[in-house]
This record gives sequence, structure tokens and C-alpha cells, in this order.
Amino acid sequence: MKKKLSIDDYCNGIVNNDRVILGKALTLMESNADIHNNISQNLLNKIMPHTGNSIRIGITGAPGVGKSTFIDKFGYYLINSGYRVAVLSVDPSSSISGGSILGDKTRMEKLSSHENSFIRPSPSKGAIGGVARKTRESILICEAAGYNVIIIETVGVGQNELEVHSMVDFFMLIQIAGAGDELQGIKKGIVELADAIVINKADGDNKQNVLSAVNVLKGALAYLNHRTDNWQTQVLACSALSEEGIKEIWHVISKFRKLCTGNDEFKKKRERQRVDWFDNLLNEEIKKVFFRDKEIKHKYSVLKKEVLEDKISIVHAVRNLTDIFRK
Ligand SMILES: Nc1nc2c(ncn2[C@@H]2O[C@H](COP(=O)(O)OP(=O)(O)O)[C@@H](O)[C@H]2O)c(=O)[nH]1
Ligand SMILES: [Mg+2]
Repeated sequence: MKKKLSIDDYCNGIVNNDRVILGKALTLMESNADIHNNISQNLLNKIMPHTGNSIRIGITGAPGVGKSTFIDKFGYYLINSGYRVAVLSVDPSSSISGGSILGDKTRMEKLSSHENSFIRPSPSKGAIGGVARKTRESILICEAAGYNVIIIETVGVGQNELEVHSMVDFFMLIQIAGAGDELQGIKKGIVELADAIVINKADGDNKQNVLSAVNVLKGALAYLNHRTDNWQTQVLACSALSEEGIKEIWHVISKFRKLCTGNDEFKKKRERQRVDWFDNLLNEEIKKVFFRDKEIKHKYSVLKKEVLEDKISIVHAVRNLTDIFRK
């Protein structure tokens, strides 16, 4: 019979980097069930003293730009330099297609077979916010297991990029060169968030395109303010395929880390990450408690219909609903 693991079993397993227990702990974090929620929150509390000792790197970009391929090579390079690397992915679409999991596993072949790396595909259930929140907790679990570089791959669609940005120390955008693509991130407002922009697939016939795209982007960025003091968003060319440019990218990240540790920015970032987490978790809990009330739940669907049919003002509808809570 399977023995049920206690919080201590989980904690010891994680801290001693028992991969089976680590996997189970992450499954626990990803669960939506209330009963698991209790255990996972206790576990998080317990492992907290072992967390924080890593650099958290977010990598975003449109599907197909080469994120997974890049992470495979980049991660392998880091392992060879003595780091332990965990890769988590955030892909809200994976519940629909299921495809990314297979993609990630095959694209990260080199990395996934190494004992100093740990790769976790995106949790497939739940809303976007839900998936991102679980990732935040998974980061801590991986840190407690001794991974000192945590990479979070996110598909560059919508809201989840912002969420991932709020949980990492370094945020990187990967693009490819092509008709107007260099500027795609500027339009989307993602560039302002990026600490570095990498233009991938700088190989073969495409190399020259990439190099000119790098120049175009550098020119455009000169006019943008960056949120980290004394840091200008770096633009780099890379070929994940031929591994050209990988070393240089790590060099940039290390420089950024040094700068941020030196001027307290790193500490401030971590503080911000914690407060963001607190706010998000609190919002979720409040919502849960709110909708646990049967009357509210019922009234919500009634009011939603009225809002849809434009029969009631939204302010009024919200007031109606919250009045029940205030009673
Ligand atoms: N030529 C070239 N192809 C690449 C490079 N990096 C990735 N690819 C290819 O681009 C496709 C998408 O890569 P993938 O890593 O799955 O992209 P993701 O969706 O961003 O994770 C795959 O066929 C890769 O082999 C590169 O540096 N050069
Ligand atoms: Mg991918």
C-alpha cells in the first residue's frame, strides 16, 4: 500500500533533492483541491527558510521563436558551469492542446536527462492566474531543493507575461527577425518589461537578418526608459541551434545580477515579488470565501444575466452583490 507522505517527509525529501518527492510536492502545489491546499501551504511555510537562493529568470516570446530550444542549450551551459537548473513552464493553452508538454520534453532532450536539472511542464488546469500562482509556489519548492537557477518559460500571449514578470529577477524576451517582428514587442508593451531582448535563429542565411534586426531594435530602445536604474535593455543575437551567443547572454545576466545586488535593486525586487504574491493570494482567498456563500453565488448568476442584457448598471449590480456579504 502507498504510504501517505507527511509534511516532514515532503520537506526532507525536497531539501535532500529526492526527485520523486520533489515531483510529488509540485503536483501538490498544482492541485486545486482544498485539502491539498492546506497541506501545500503548511509545506511552503516549512521550506521557506531554504528558499530564495537562486536567480529567477523569466523567458517569454511568441510560439516557435525557439524558447525551449534556447533553454535546453542555455541550461546545459549553466550545468557545465556548476549550476543546478530548474525549468518551469507557464502555458495556459496547454489545457487545450496538451501539445506543449510533448514539445518541451523533446526540445529539452539534452537538459532533461541531466541529474543537475529538473524540468516541469506547465500545469494544465485552471485559469491563467491560477497557473501563474502555482508557478510562484513551485519556484520556492525548487529553490528549497537546491536549484540555484530557476528558468520560467512562458508563451508570449496575454496576461501571463505580466504575471511571470512579477515573479522573476531577470526578464528576457526572445524574438526572431522578420517583417516588422523586431518591433512586435514594442507594440505589445513587453519591451518595457524586458531586461534583455534576444533575437534568435542567427544562423545560416538568416544570420545577417538577425544582425540588422539587432541594430534596428537597439536604435528604437535608445528612447525607452528602463525600470531598473542604470540598466539599458540589452539586445543580443543568438542561435540556440548552434549555441552561438549563449555564453554572452549569461554574461549579461550575471552583470545585471551584480549591478542589482550592489545597489539593493535585487532586494527590492524580491520584496516586490513577495508583496505581489501576498496580494494575489489574498485576492484569490477573498474571492473563494465570497463565493462560498450560496446566496451570493445564486445572485451572481442572476445579476450577470441582467448585466448581459443591459438591464442593470454594473455599479448597481456590484453593490447588490456586496450588500449580501455585508449583511
Ligand atoms: N535555425 C534555427 N532554428 C531554431 C533555433 N532555435 C529553435 N529553432 C527551431 O524553431 C522551432 C521552434 O522551437 P521551440 O524551441 O519549440 O520554440 P518555442 O515554441 O519558442 O519553445 C523548432 O523547429 C526549432 O528547431 C535556432 O537558433 N536556429
Ligand atoms: Mg516551448
